[in-house]
Amino acid sequence: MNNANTALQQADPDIAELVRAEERRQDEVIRLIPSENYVSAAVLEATGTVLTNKYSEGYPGKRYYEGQQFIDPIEQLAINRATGLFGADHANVQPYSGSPANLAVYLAFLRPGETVMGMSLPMGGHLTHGWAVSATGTWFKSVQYGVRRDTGRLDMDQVRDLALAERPKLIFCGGTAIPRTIDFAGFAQVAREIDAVLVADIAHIAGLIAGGAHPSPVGHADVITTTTHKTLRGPRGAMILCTQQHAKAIDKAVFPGLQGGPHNHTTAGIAVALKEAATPEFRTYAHNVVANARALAESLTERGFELVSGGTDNHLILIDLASKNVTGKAAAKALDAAGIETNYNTVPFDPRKPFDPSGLRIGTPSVTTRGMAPEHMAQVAGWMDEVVTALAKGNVDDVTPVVRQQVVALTRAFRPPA
Ligand code: DSN
Repeated sequence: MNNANTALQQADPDIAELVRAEERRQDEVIRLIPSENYVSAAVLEATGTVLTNKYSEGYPGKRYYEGQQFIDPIEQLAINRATGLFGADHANVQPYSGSPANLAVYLAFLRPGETVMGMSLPMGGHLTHGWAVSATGTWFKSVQYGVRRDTGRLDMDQVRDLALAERPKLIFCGGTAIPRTIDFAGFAQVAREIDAVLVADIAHIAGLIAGGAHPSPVGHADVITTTTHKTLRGPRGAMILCTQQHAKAIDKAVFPGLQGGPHNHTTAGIAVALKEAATPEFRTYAHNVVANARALAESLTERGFELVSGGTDNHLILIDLASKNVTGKAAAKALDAAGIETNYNTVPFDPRKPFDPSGLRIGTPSVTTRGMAPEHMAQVAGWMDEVVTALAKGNVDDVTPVVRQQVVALTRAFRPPA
């Protein structure tokens, strides 16, 4: 939004200026939050269209409002591209975001009080995988698995033991702070033993799967949920993929079970992103995301940072800052002042509280979209080290402006899509 003479500028200069400021901010910082990205100009354009004006409760060919001549083919294109890209039988592209997508899965398969099993939030899972403060941990009986203390990795024997003891009807795998490859086949075997429905939440890694940089859950999981705005590089939204057997139950759970009219402008953006994700360039992107994460993990390790599980297989790195004598929140704030955007996060077995935990969660989807490469990850690790070291020593305010200047210089060479 560079033109100062836009309709938004005319109608609401306050909002226009804030949007422009956010655009500048996203341009001038190194964005390492692993669940964020930059959409293409085409995706952005599709989401800012007249499609936002239209109601279309129902599904293509079966709506409760007239005037669907163009909405139906848009949603059908999104569905076909989703099933084609991931090789799934069925896709529902209407969930408003990841949490509603997961809630729809509960609605399809569980009654209140029945048992769900998921990874606990502080171990790397998601709120909606049965964590206590979420509706999913309140309305359902939830049993939670974690990672091993000695390796920081999931132990499939522990998952199996818990599943056999508790016999959940629904098992979630996947999460929000898992730096390692997910063993979908192993989870499927456990689910089969107890006749549970296996749900793979691939929100974080959908783009890596689409680009062939992470194994796919298709053929292992009965149901797959994902947001569309992380490594997949689409607009904020979500999808549910499933086998033909579960297609009706999933569609019924999304609408009319949980939601009203789909957000058609988002559906169009998802369709565009899925088309982009099917290109050879996107495959290269997905592999580069992983290569950058490995390079960043190696450089951080060389500088004495402790990484949960010792490194990464995907786009995400979880740093335990305890040995650096700083907390995650203080580090995230100091790094933000230096132009490096991260988020503080619990680490497995964290002795600290979630609002001021021991860890930092970082990842490489956004910097890779900008075209940065492994050599730049070494620079980023160096800057992170300078800031965290200064924070521990008490002279961080002297260091952040210097790092910030260097960060801005690097970002000028690697601009976001425009
Ligand atoms: N909030 C998302 C993330 O940052 O991973 C998960 O829902």
